[in-house]
Amino acid sequence: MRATRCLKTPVTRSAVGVMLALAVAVLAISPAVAAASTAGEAFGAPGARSWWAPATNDFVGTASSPSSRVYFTGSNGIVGAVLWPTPDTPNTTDLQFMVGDAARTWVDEEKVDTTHSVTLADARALIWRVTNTDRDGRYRLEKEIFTDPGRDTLIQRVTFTALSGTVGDYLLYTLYNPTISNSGDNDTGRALSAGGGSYLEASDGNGRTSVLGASLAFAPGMRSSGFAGSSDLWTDLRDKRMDWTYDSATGGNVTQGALLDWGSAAAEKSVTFTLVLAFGNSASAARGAADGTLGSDPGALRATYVRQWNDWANGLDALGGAADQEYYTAAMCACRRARQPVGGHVRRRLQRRLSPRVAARPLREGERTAPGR
Ligand SMILES: [Ca+2]
Ligand SMILES: [Ca+2]
Ligand SMILES: [Ca+2]
Repeated sequence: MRATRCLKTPVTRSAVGVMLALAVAVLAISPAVAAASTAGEAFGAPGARSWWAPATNDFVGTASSPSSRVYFTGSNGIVGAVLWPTPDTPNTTDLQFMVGDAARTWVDEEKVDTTHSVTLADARALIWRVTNTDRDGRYRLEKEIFTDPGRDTLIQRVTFTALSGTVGDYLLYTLYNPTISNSGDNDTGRALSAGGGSYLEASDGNGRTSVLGASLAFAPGMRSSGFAGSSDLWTDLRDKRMDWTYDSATGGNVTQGALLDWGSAAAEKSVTFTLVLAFGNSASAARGAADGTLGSDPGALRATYVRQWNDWANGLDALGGAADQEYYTAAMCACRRARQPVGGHVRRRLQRRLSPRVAARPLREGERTAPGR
């Protein structure tokens, strides 16, 4: 039999070489193990089924000003559902970082491989400070999370600190899972370059669009749109290397990612930058919001956001001095607008998105909850 004869045939050095060459050729045409950069449309459409963000959260926030219609939630140290233009319309599953070493020997997932600390950054404003520390003690991510008080943009003011070495010893990737317009199985992602800026754009067929951008540049060519579970960055980084740099992923469960460029800060111990996620009813509207936020002083945006909440919270009945932090936090979560109490359904939804440590009351029978991941 042919197979038996083959097995009995002595394996020469030249034969080993041929087999290795064949193996390399097979690997080279397999997208799952591609070693070179790629372009064009991602493979693996439509990707794995989309899931919602966890329904139980450690933080929730929105601007007091009616000029911003972005609502955010988070758990496990990362942003989960970001809701826009109303608090019952999720547009994301999550937005987090992946961290690796420059030698590409390890890669961490922020929500899994760090310990989390979550506190209000101001006692009378829904601005959250999340500190994620590497379980192995190599780096720390500190994030202040709030929204642009005048635009439909989520802001994360991020400080990455090298606890060992300098930031140039690390690779930091942003990893984003859109679920645009309350549906995650029909999105389209693409790379966008405009006005000297580099972005990742995700849209639904109805025109609603998110634009992800940062004050720190995306490394040239190192951004990608892919399909969850097949051509996404999370899967790509299983081998510690970002090899897939697809320009688009059309019609499926899209995820997007990019490598951030330290630039001249590589020799520093710590770098602070702004990561924005903007929304609009068209790509141009979303990019306009992203550009507007990135073009503004983040300190000034933060100050306005905090001041507007402070003004509202300081007008609350202090209950004769009995009002504690939980009272103020719950009150802020229950009201999305200064001087404009929200309807009961909105209040219940926001309350449900808080953890039991902060939440106001249990669900009533029959009330709908978002499914977990
Ligand atoms: Ca969608
Ligand atoms: Ca890879
Ligand atoms: Ca998705």
